[in-house]
Amino acid sequence: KEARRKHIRLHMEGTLTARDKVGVQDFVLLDAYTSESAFVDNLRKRFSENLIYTYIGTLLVSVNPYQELGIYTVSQMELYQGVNFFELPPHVYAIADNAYRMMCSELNNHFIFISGESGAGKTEASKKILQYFAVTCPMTESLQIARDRLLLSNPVLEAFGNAKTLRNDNSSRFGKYMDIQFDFQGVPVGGHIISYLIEKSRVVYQNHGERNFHIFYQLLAGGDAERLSSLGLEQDPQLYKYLSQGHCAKESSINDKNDWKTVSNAFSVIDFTRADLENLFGIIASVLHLGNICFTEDKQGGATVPDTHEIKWIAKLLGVCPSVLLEALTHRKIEAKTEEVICPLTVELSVYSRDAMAKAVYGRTFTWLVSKINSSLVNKDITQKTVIGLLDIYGFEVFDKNGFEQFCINYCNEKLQQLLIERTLKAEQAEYEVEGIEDEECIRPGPATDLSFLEKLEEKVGRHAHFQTRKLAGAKGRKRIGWLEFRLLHYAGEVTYCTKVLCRSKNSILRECFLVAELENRRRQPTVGTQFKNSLSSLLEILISKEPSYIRCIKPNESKEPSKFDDFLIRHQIKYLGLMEHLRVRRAGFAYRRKYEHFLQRYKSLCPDTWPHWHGPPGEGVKCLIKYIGYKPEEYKLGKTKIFIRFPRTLFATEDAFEFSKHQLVARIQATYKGC
Ligand code: AD9
Ligand code: MG
Repeated sequence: KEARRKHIRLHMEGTLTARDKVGVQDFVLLDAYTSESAFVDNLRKRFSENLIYTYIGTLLVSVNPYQELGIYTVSQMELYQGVNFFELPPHVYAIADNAYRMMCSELNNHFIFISGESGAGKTEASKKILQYFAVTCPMTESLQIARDRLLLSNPVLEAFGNAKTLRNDNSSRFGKYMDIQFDFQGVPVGGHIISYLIEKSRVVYQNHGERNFHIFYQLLAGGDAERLSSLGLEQDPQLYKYLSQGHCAKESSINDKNDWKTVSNAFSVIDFTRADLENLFGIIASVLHLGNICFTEDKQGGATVPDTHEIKWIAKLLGVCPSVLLEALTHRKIEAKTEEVICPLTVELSVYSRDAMAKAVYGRTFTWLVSKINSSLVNKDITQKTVIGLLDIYGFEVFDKNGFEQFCINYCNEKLQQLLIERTLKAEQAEYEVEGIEDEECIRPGPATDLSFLEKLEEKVGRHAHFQTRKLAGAKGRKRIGWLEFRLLHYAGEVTYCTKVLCRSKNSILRECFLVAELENRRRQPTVGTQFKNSLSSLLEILISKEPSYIRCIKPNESKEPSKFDDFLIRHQIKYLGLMEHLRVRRAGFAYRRKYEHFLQRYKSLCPDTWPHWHGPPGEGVKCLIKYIGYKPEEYKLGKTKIFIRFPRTLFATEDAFEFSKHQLVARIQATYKGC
């Protein structure tokens, strides 16, 4: 308790009396709340004091510190347990705890939506939240295994779904939505994971400075000699084409050998059998062998494989007939009316067919992995369950070359951003309604900036697809758009996509190849684009049915360095994360709101009628208190359960008075005891 009190004191000093030094802990308390510079200044002040978290009301803004700050200890977790949201400095634990308390008391479902660009700290935040629940929630012995599996599903999924990119050494290359299920006592009892669009193209190609998925390197670095020889593999990643194109197979920030140990241990806890693992690594190895198959041209112009060493290994590991495999890679089937004709492929098409097979195999294995993890997380015994969902999607990203996958990733970000803005606006109005505040001011946005904000919002939500081609952009376009490209003006910035990649997925000849290669499955599947769009709409449905909390992650610099605050980069993120808009919505009516009980508890010492105890309803106590300290009618409104304060200065004045009265009190006590 003493530690908690000390913290509360530190926080009050940090945020209110010494606010010039460390900024305000909630952006709604900024005087110049429409100024982006004031916003950036506040963020900078706090970042330089290693205060990486700041609220906008109940939304958490987090700036990646790129260093260990010692703020994720068990004692920190305990500090935040069951504490009123605004009583402690902003923290990801406060968001987690708040969602948890609300879920327990209202028995409803929640989700925490974590967004931000690649490398901003989304995955780290989601892991911190999961750890928070694992440590602080009540636990029974029989459910410890469920908790451990929840925690250990992370390293496994990260090994198969994360990779080093230019932006992030541990970049999530799939979207992840995870439900943590709780029983009626608030004990975590199980979970469920949905994954979205794993970036399969990475299996066969990596940009300079990037790697393939971690698991390949982990297997080579950590797998023992016996295992590697049974898979026909050598330890050196440079020997594999699929691992060496990015020229950074060995990366100093990544310890593949250690990570292998973590993943191996996780596998054993998540119920993977020996046979599962043998099959799994057989597949991983065969992908590497696939990449090393070389084709040459025969006299007829068809592709052949002069060295069948790799083919033999794949056939062995996947349990297929080598000649069928070879044919699948170098030929395609054409269905005529009554018969099938087998045609040879050129070298170029065989390479495509080989890569398509590697991607399909890896993609499907990843899906299998997720469902395997899900079957170990499921808890059928417990019927009454509420959930907290964690959404960690890949961040908005712009590369020099942006393919179909970037298009999907950025589309997904755009959709979710739209959801956030709509829901914030609605939630704000709903709160005024619930509290019975009928104040024109809070519905009608007062200052001109707010009006233009709403107009902007309409534009965004209404017709947000900004599409440009070379023709539409005209010759004076800022950046040249090629003939085969189109440019989308996303909320996060403009991205030029290369249509060649898009066309590829529609090319019927190549699709035939893909199907032939894909274990002769003749069903036409919906395109990846359609599948992704459908899964995104079902995700939106999942989210709409739950109570949201938001974490917006910001990346402070491009060089992954601690203590470096790049103004330009941060301003850009503030813009596209819609933080100014969010702040304006929060401030359009009332800057600050607090439950009567909490407000009274804090300031009751300012009024002789409420000090030391107020015995009536808290709302009446607040009325009495603010009358005594002289709030003007335009400064506040009283709702059913909360006081709404329009201007931060009113709150600051109250807080200063509180500090002053406390000093006076201390002085009086000291004076009284002086003679003793
Ligand atoms: V991506 O869209 O998956 O490419 P994320 O998930 O937003 O991205 P991630 O959480 O992986 O980024 O963070 C990137 C790196 O920043 C981590 O590997 C850590 O080294 C570092 N990081 C992020 N958050 C924290 C933190 N709270 N404390 C310390 C952090 N380091
Ligand atoms: Mg991530």
